[in-house]
Amino acid sequence: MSVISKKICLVGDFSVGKTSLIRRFVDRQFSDRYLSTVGVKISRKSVEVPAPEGTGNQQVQLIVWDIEGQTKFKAIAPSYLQGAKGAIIVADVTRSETIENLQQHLDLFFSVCPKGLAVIALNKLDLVSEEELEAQFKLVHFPEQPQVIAAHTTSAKTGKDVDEIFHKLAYNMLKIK
Ligand code: G3D
Ligand code: MG
Repeated sequence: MSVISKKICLVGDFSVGKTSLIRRFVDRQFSDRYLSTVGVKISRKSVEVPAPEGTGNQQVQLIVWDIEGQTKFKAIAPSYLQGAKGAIIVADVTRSETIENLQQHLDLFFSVCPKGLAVIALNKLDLVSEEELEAQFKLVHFPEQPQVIAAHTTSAKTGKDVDEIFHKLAYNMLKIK
């Protein structure tokens, strides 16, 4: 089976759980303690998804870029995003401002990668009740852009929907050149 490689970036406000989602997806673990490093960390992980054409599966090597230490979307350098075919845009359901900032992160990503695809991860689901989550959702208007292919509530702690967001992105990126 041939392998197709795709660069994807994790984007979102500081401390929403970008690194934790990658650790959960790539290393199968969650840790409350991280040493904050400065710079960019690149991880690789192969996933198998149904081939968009014909039958069988296609192996996709995701090259996952994680930026460290930024506080605001403005601080994300375009060079970090360049060449990415997809992004996981992350917000923290316990902090509404991180949800309000989703659109700005999307705009930045699409300005650098106009053909890219994005999945939204509303992370830290384990920290909120159903009622709190509903209250948060009333505050937000989710972007109705065709390139935003899905929005999931996730938890890097429990693993809820973590594989799903990466797989969904991998599968849909195969359809674009
Ligand atoms: P970032 O990479 O977006 O900056 P991190 O965010 O992955 O470093 O996570 C920031 C903090 O949130 C970390 O805690 C991490 O353990 C916690 N976190 C991330 N995802 C989840 C989640 O799904 N559930 C819960 N309960 N916590 C999460 P610390 O204490 O190290 O700041
Ligand atoms: Mg991080």
